[in-house]
Amino acid sequence: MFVNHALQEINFKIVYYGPGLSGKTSNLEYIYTKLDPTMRSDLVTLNTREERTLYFDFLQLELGRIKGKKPRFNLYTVPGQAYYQFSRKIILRGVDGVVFVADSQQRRMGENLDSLLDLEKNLIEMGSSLQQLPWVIQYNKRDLPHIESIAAMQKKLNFFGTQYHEAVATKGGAVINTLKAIINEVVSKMTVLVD
Ligand SMILES: Nc1nc2c(ncn2[C@@H]2O[C@H](COP(=O)(O)OP(=O)(O)O)[C@@H](O)[C@H]2O)c(=O)[nH]1
Ligand SMILES: [Mg+2]
Repeated sequence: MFVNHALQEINFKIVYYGPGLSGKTSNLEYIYTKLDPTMRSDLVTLNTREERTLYFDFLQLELGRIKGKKPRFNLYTVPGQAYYQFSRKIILRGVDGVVFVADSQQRRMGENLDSLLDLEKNLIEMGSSLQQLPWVIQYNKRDLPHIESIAAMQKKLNFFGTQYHEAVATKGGAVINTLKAIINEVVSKMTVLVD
């Protein structure tokens, strides 16, 4: 969180984390198309051939007011594959909240867990952790065949009992509710700190 008193702005950083191709960019694309252009920046996307994200996607939202200040929510995605570890660490710096986008397809369960453990390891290296940081899980791709049950995914991934949403990011299902959930979490944490 960064407060710019001169400009009366509060900047929050929200990172969409998860394995490659789980639907992180699709979340930002949907948010981009749904929000009024006066409330959001352009969507910045850097691409590679094998995955659609090289370093990150970025979208800034300016919504409402908190204690007279303009909150800005800076949304980032991380590249999922193992070899982009360095990018993920940089993107996580100063993070206020995480949306963990899991791929519901049964064959992706190992990658979901690897990515979640990678997130926790990177947070711990920064002096944070999943127990301290606001975060929500999004179980994405619920429209596909051969998906894991929610109960099984809860058992495998949600060991801290954080809130979760079932989503179909490409159609927008639960994308906005997931965003609202993480915004509520980071803002209520900030309000506790400031009060
Ligand atoms: N059927 C289906 N496909 C999805 C869903 N979310 C993402 N995809 C597809 O999965 C692929 C990877 O999505 P993308 O958002 O680029 O994943 P990222 O690597 O996490 O940013 C793309 O082909 C998307 O169209 C979903 O909920 N359902
Ligand atoms: Mg992407």
